[in-house]
Amino acid sequence: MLKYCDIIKEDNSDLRVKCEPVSLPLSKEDEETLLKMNEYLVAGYDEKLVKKYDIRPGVGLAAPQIDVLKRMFVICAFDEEQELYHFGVINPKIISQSVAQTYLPTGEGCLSVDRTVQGLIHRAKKIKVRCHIYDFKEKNVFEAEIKLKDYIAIVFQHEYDHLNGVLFIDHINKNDPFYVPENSTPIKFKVEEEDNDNK
Ligand code: K1U
Ligand code: NI
Repeated sequence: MLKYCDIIKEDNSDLRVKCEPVSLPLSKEDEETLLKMNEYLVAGYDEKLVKKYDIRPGVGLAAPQIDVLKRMFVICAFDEEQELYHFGVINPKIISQSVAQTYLPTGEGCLSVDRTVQGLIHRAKKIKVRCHIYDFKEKNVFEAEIKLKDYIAIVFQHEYDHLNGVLFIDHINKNDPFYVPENSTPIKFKVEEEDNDNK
């Protein structure tokens, strides 16, 4: 099981490398890397495992963050409507993106940046991606063209950046960290309705 200390941090120059494409069909070694990253993210949703294995929870993890300099990552995240997005991504290419941008009002975090960084990151609100998907249930790989929006699009672009040696801190406006361009709107998470019947 990976631990938080196995994730390389921002002072490691390997995080600044443009990663190499993954060879397909997937080798056993690359599949094991995806499974290991997935195990870490899934364990992050389990309080007991978080304590036991010293995990800092995350919604995505890219191979270079565990010092494997290949173009693959895993996403395990719930969108604004509490729908789960859980898959491995191999050799992604963003083939189109909206002019409209979006951002998290609380800013972004990164498992490789072990400090709080204040500021906003504006990213495309909608993206269209060509990639290979690794399905953790079926343990198979298939070619796909997918459209993502809002929060999941933000997570995807954050992980995609890791494959090109880019960190979220690079995107923050240095002169005005909380600047909001006119084409950017905030992500709004739905707050769970209170169950008044049981009160
Ligand atoms: O790539 C990483 O370092 C993981 C990072 C991904 C990410 C965060 C914010 C915006 C876009 C992408 C994280 O997961 S940081 C932790 C985090 O955001 C989170 C953790 C637990 C529950 C919900 C969110
Ligand atoms: Ni990150």
